[in-house]
Amino acid sequence: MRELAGKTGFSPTLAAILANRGISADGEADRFLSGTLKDLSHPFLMKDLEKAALRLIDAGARNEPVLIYADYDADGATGAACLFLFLKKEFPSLPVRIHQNHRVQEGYGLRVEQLAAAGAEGIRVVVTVDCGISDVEAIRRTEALGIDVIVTDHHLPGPVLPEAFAVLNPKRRDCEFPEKNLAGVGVVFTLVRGIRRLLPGAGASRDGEEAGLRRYLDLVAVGTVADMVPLRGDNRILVKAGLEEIRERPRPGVAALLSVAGIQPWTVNESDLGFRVGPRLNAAGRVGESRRSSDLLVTGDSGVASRLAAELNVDNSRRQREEERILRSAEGALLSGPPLSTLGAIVLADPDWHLGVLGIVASKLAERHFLPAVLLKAEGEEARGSCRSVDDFPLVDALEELSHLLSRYGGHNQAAGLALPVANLPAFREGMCRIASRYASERGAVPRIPVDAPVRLRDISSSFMEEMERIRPFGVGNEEPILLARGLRVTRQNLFGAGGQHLKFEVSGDDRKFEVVAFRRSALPVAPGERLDLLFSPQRVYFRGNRSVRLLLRDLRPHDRTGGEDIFG
Ligand SMILES: [Mn+2]
Repeated sequence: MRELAGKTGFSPTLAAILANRGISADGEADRFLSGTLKDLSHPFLMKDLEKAALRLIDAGARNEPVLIYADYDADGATGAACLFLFLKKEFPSLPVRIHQNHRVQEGYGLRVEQLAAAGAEGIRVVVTVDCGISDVEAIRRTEALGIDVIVTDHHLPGPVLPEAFAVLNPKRRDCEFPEKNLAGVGVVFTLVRGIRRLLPGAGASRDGEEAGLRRYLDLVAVGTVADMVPLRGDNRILVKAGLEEIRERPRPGVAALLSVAGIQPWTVNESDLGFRVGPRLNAAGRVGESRRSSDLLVTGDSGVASRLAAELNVDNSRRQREEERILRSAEGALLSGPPLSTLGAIVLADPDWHLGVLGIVASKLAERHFLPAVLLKAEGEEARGSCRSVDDFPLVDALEELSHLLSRYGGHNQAAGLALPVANLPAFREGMCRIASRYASERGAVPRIPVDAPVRLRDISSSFMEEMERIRPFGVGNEEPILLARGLRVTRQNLFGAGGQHLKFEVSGDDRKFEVVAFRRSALPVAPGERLDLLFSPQRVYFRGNRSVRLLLRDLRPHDRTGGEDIFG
C-alpha cells in the first residue's frame, strides 16, 4: 500500500481505498487512474465483429434497409441511438429504422411478427441491441426469410447460440474480447469502432483512438451506468470520457433530460446518470411507448427533445407512484407471512401489479431485507416478473436449477426475468427459498458495511477531494469510498425536505466542521453536544455557484471510547 502511495503520489487513505478495490501499484493502477480511449480493448478481438462490420458497410454501400431491434430499457435505447446516428452519419442515404418492443404488450426479446413485417417492407439486415442472444427460434425463422441477423447482446448466452449471421457477445465462451462486462450499448459501440476502422480514410487516428467517435460517448455513458455493469476496465474509460462529452456538449435529447431533472449539464456526474437520467429513459418503456426513449436520443431538434423529455418526466412520476404502491403491498404481504429470517428469499405474486416496475421494486426489497427477491404478476395461467440478487447470490444458476418449473427465463446473475405457470408457483417459491438459504449458510456472515479507512476530519482537505475525483466514476465494482471518523461532536441538528424526512447535522473535530446529511433517516437519534462515530462518504456539492464538501451519512453509533473493532452493525 505504501508502495502504491509512493508511485501515485496519493495520500495513504487514497492508496488504501485503491487497494481495497484490488488495484495494485503496478499494472492496473495506471490504467485505472489514467486510462484513455486508446486503452480500450481492440474491437476485432470480439468474435464475429469484423464479419458484422463488413456486412453493415456492404449494406451502406448498396442501400439495403437496416432494422435496429433494441430492448426497451435505457441500455437498449442508447445502443440503438448510437448505431442509428453512426450509420446515418456514414451512410446518409441508407434506410435505417429502430424498433423497441412495447414492454407490457410485447415483452422482452425478438418478436417473429415484427421481424416478418420487417421482411415484407424490404429490410435485409437486422441488428439486435441488448437482446437476441436467447431468441434461437425467432432468429432461425428470420434468417429463413433471407434476412441477415446480427445479434449484439451482453446477456449470458444459453446452451445453444442462435444461428444468426453474426453473434456479438463478450460472454460467448469462444469470444476472446477481454472486457466481459460491457453493457449492451458498449457492445454496439465496439461494433461502431470496428466499422470505423474498416471504412476508407483514417479509421483510427495516430494514437490508436478511432477518429470522430467521441460524439457517441454520451450515449455509451448513460446506457452503461443505467445498466449497472461494473465500472472497471473498458466501462470505466467509456463512462469517464462520456461524462466529459455530456458536460461539454450535451446533445438535444440528453440536455432536455437533464433540464427536466433539474441538473446543470456542466455539473453532471455518474449518479445523476444512474438515478435521474436512466430512470426517465426507462420510464418510456415502463408505462407507455418504449420508442420515445430512442426518438428522444436521436432527434436533432431541441423542441421535439423538450416535448419528449417532458412526457418521459410525467411517465417517471407515474412510475414512482406505482412503485410506491407495489412496495407497500409487497411489504404488507411479507408482514402477514412467515418471519423473514426463516425465508431465504422473497417470492411474491399479485395480479394487480404493473409488470413494468417489478424489477425496481424487487431491487428495493432485496436491498432492504438483504434477501434475493422475486416479484411476479400473476395473470390468467401465467406469472411473469423480475428477480434481483443480493450479496452475489447467483440468480441465473438458481433459475437454471429450477428451470423444470419455468416457461422462460434469462438475464444476469444480479437481475433476471422469468415466466412460469401459476400452478408451479408454490414449488418455485419453495425451491428458490431452499437454494438461497443453502447459499447463505455456505457463504457465512459478512460485515454489513465495508469500511475503506479510518480518518481524522482534517484529512478531508481540498487536495484529498481532488484525489477522490481521480478515482471517479463510482458505481458497481468501484463503490463510493466509506470512511470512519471517531469521536465527533454534534454541534447543530435539523430536519429538512417534505414532511421533515431528511436529517442534517453539523459535526466538529480537529478544529474542523462539516455538514452531515442523512436522507430518509429523520428518526436517527442525533442531538447537539453528543459524541458520535460516523461512517460516511465525503461529497462535493454545488450550491448557488459555491462548492463545498459535505458528508453523506452511511451509519453512526455513540462514540466508542475503547476504539476496538472498526465494524459497524
Ligand atoms: Mn442491458
